[in-house]
Amino acid sequence: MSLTLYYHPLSSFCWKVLVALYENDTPFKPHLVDLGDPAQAAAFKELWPIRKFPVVRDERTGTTIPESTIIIEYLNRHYPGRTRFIADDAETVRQIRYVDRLYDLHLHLHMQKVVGDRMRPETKRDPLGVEDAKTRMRTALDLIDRDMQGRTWAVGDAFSMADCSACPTLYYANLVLPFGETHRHASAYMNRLLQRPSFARVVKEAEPYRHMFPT
Ligand SMILES: N[C@@H](CCC(=O)N[C@@H](CS)C(=O)NCC(=O)O)C(=O)O
Repeated sequence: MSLTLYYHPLSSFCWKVLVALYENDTPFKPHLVDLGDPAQAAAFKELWPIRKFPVVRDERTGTTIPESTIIIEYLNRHYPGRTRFIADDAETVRQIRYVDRLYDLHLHLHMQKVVGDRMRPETKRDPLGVEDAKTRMRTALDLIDRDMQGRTWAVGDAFSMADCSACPTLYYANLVLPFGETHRHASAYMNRLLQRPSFARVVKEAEPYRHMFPT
């Protein structure tokens, strides 16, 4: 087995890559990193100085690949399977990358801000930043809700990298800012994603760690 995934089972960006790996039953060695353990954190920093997971190490090519989107593009190219994460034609590729960026930058990061703030000491909280993050989340959800009207998957007729990005982002966004009543198309899409075996497996495997999520 040549692939190792450095990850944590509760990490939303790791979920994005886990969905892609499970979609194609791609064999990999899971390496859980506990950033709360100084030795593990230091070893992980050696691998990727930015110290954020997911990171994939491919011993076959001697490559270390950080960044969820780049990992999925790498898997698509070097470990192809029944689910193609990136399309063949340039226009569909543009759409997939756009949706991937929309989820990561305009919903996922703001959701992280809200969750991250809950983990800060009371005196170090940033209520204004959290309010701004929630406003930006609502704007992104408005856009997603409009786009998902009449669609099954995020781009075209097939499950792609765009849907991998949507899985953790909608799931965790719904925990911090429940949108079932306000954004029905986005919510129906999230429920469809939850039916997908790859994503259902990721959510199930995270259950034992769920108590670590700050409410
Ligand atoms: N742009 C990165 C974001 C990765 C990221 O934010 N990872 C979080 C977990 S979801 C992390 O490692 N947080 C640990 C920290 O910031 O110390 C990607 O797409 O992979």
